[in-house]
Amino acid sequence: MSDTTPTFEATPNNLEAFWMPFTANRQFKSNPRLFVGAKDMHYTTMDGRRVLDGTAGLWCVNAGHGREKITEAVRNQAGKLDYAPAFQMGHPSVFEFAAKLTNLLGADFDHVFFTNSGSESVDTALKIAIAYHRVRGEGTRQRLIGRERGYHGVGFGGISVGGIVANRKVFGSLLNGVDHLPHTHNLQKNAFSRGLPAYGAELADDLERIVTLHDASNIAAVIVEPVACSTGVLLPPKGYLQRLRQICTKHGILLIFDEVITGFGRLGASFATEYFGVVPDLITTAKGITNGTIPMGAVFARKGIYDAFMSAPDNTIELFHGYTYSGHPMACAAGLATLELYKEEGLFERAASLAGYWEDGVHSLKGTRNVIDLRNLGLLSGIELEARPGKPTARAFEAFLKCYDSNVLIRTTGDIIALSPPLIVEKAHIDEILGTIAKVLKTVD
Ligand code: PXG
Ligand code: PLP
Repeated sequence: MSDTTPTFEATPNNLEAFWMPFTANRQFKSNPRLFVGAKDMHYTTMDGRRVLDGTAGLWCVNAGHGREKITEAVRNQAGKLDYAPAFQMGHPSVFEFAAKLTNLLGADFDHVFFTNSGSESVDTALKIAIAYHRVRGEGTRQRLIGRERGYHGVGFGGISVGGIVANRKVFGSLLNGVDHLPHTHNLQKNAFSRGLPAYGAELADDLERIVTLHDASNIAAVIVEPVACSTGVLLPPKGYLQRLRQICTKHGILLIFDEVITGFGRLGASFATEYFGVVPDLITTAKGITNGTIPMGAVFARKGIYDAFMSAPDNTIELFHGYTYSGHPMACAAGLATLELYKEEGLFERAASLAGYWEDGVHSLKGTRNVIDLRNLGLLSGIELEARPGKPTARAFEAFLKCYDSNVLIRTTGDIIALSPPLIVEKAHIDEILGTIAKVLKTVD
């Protein structure tokens, strides 16, 4: 046998080959945490423990785990049509899914472009924004504006408009022509606010400064998360998103809401655009679109955007963009079943009706050791800890490990605990998640 003969064997229990994403690989592999099953609100670990999911996986399993309706739909689709080419061809369920999604978004949005992740959705939206201006004869509008502490995935577009230094600093020169608005997080003014903080709407006015610097004729789009989740559930101050919308409209700049997390019920409304009553021009989504089961993302376009591309002769491709797996049949099957579940079980309304109980529970942690802020909206929460002097992130990570040992899955980012339970969460689960955190924090110095 020559050295080049392929072998398909794996060494049992060898964790080495997998280069894990966003993970301290060596630390993990020295003490691994593996899930082998999941049902409704719980994961099952390899050693047979049931762990309560306080994070909906990675903010995506909004209808809870192992939902038979979705499993069944995927199973059926796999047996019927495994894959159809995405370019110059189609299949029925992608059209059906697109129509149902645009209905969910309401009258302002009439087209949807499919991707396979939030990162791809962000790249797609940024490209559509620039191309849209060009097709309308405003090709000088190419600059993009993001925000400090924004997370827009890991593509070059997303990290360029994103505002997390660790995600940017080792990856070279990034996209040209990007500016950043200031983030809106202000503990001095807003700590322990319930719901939206009062101070900071005027931070949106920084957009005027950037417009003055570059001139509006050079600016394509502004992208923000309505709630910045990844960097610790940073809430928009009251009136901030409205102000951003006004300034964008005044200068002909497209506004992109990155709703990869806030979409599909997280705030107790279908999308943040509905929750806040602010209509952006493009919306990026992923995650909850298939309940996290099959990778998928989407970009919604406001009325008129698609039409602007439709003036060339009708045998020409209007947008030179797309993915092998755009609108994958399995993802569409999962997505259609997911939408039915959301509707049948009224999960967005459920999230809204539990939001008050969630808020009271979260704020009951006030006074707990090292807690310097508590934030909440819909079924989201950020619990900010004072960093251990000279050792940022260590305190929160210790809390994460201890909660895991106490059978509750939380998520930490820096020294902030971020919570986003599945929308099927019961009050008793909320008590368990927050009770475990409270107990654990008392033991973390
Ligand atoms: N935009 C936003 C607002 C996101 O939250 C992405 C884009 C990228 O999506 P993909 O599917 O490419 O990962 C995200 C994803 C965390 C965490 O715990 C957050 C995300 C992903 C993984 C972990 O902070 N957000
Ligand atoms: N790289 C190569 C060599 C390819 O042929 C393709 C797609 O055909 C891609 C990258 C892009 O892959 P995807 O469409 O899955 O994003």
